[in-house]
Amino acid sequence: MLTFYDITCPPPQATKSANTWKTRLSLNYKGLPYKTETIEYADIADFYKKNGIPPAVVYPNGFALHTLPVIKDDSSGQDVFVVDSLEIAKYLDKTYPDTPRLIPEGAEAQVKAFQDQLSAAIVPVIPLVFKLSAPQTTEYSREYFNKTRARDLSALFPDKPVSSLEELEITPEEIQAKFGYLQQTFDALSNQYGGKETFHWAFGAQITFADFILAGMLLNTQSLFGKDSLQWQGMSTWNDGKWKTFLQNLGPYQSQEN
Ligand SMILES: N[C@@H](CCC(=O)N[C@@H](CS)C(=O)NCC(=O)O)C(=O)O
Repeated sequence: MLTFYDITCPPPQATKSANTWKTRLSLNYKGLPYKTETIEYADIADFYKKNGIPPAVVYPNGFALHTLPVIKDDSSGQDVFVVDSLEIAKYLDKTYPDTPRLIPEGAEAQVKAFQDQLSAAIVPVIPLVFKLSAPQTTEYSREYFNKTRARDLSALFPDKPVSSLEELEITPEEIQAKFGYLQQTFDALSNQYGGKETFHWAFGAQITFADFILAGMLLNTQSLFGKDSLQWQGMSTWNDGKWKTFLQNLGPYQSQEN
């Protein structure tokens, strides 16, 4: 049986994080049975230590990062833990070869490049994402979230250090400017998805993990602002509704029942 470790969100939300969405979509797409367990942000490092899982990332200065998603596969009789959504996708393709492939043969570098390209493109909107995410974390993890995200922002933007997210002010004009920037990013991305008036997946006719990377970001944005918000309604019209269609086409894999 597979266990999917997701981040605890206050009800009624289940999956909210762009990163854990990638794994939920992957598992659903493959049609693999799994169960979900949730872990508080503030408890992720303890979960790693308790299960003897090495940190997801260790920086040259020794700082260790513990992240979700993680999966556990005990079908071999032993507990196998896999960390990082791309590594999980690779593991699932290898271990369950009779299920739809997430990463086409030989395309790993291309998928990784797509992920890096998207991650770099969204850097200017990260402060807004963190600011909007804070009230949607549980009370238990809020202080941890505020402190660690302030740490991350101070590293990303050393000229504007903050010690807590509460200090961070983002004006409505700044939000509008960030959306303008994001719209340009999606205009460029639209070509990868078939250009004007046509639609195909990131790498062509087949869904791949690259599509789940983008879907994770969009689903996260949708839950941060709310489906009925002006912001989400606006994004839904970009590129002739391409991103709304994109998420609709992935609808069958968004189930959060497990
Ligand atoms: N590259 C990783 C990124 C995972 C990641 O950054 N996850 C965040 C949640 S969105 C996390 O668990 N952060 C832990 C923390 O903030 O302590 C992946 O794709 O799995």
